[in-house]
Amino acid sequence: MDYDRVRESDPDVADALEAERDRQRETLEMIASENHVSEAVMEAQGSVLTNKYAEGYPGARYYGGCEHVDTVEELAIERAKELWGADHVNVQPHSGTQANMAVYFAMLDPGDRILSLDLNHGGHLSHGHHANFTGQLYEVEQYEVDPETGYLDYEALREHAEEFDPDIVVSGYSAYPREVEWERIQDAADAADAYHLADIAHITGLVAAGVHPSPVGVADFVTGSTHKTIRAGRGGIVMCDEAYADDVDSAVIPGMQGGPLMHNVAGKAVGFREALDPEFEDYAEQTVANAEALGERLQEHGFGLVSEGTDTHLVLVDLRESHEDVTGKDAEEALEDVGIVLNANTVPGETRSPFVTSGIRAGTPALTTRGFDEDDCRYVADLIAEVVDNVDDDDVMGEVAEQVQELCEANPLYE
Ligand code: DSN
Repeated sequence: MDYDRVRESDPDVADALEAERDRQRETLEMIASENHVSEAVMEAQGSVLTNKYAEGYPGARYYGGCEHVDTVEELAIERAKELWGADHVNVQPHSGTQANMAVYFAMLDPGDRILSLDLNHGGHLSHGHHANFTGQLYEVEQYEVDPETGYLDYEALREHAEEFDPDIVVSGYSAYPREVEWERIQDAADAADAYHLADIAHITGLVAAGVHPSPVGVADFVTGSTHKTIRAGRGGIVMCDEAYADDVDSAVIPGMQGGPLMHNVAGKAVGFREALDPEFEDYAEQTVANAEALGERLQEHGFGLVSEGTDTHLVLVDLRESHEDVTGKDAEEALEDVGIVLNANTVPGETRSPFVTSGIRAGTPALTTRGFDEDDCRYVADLIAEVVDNVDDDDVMGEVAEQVQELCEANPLYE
């Protein structure tokens, strides 16, 4: 994978692209929201569709010359319907946050009420954080996970919904390792006569493969991003019943976006087709098995996991249980130094700032794409433990960096 034409035009950018390609090849990508898409998805994203304006929807555009982008968008929509079983799909949101924005703009007025999970407990900025447009436009209250178990407390959520009387209950999470019981969240939404938005950004691929229960057909709206576990390139998606289709579509365009990024819609179409192959189910199952193996071995090394384990693609480590003096940021930086890339993450009951944190979040989607199995992930857990136990020992760090390189070479990427 070379960038020869970029190099001819712009050597500075070519240098950065090649350096990033090499970084991805030579490090273990464990940020739970990242993955490595296929070269076919990247080729579609880098195609002539970047040139085309296509405001509107297939068959009803504001510009001429849209017959081929119509084909691409229709393919993306049909494949998404097949993957997730939704009645209506909008594939134009530029990201998961824009997908959520479309639902809020379609169904809420400024000042309406959102009930969502606190960011420190696994929620997302676009679910009502005070620094986000959602926290500024709407009245927000937040629920939390059970502090003892780390699991969602569905009873407390239902009571909270009855008291707060929200207009929308938001479920779907960025750092929640356990299976979500969508029907129980729907009960809470029903108790308040509220809409239910399930944001499955992290687990789109797991849901499509049937490895995690689906909120489609339970929640009123299901949103997601398309570049995480589903590996369809950067972007967002909204799914809903036909009854809400016009509201959602109008919220996206003309409501909040101009021309859709048709090259990214093409990436979505290609990635969705890949996810319809039977092998994708194996990939999703292996991703979860790898996260379980990773988590169990980390526990054997003495690490505490929020909820004591995982049912999904990620584990959330609470370092306070094993390494009181090592912050999430310390661990993130030491691990990055040896080529293991993950992120510091707040944990339930967080006492440090979001820039420091007491936890780390580690995911297996990208490692699984590279071909890692459970044994590999147990070995990665051994390496993580070695680093976090020895954050100031340069000799240990040097040895682990070599072991990381051997793992990368054994599981090549973008050859
Ligand atoms: N930034 C993503 C994550 O890491 O979870 C969510 O948008």
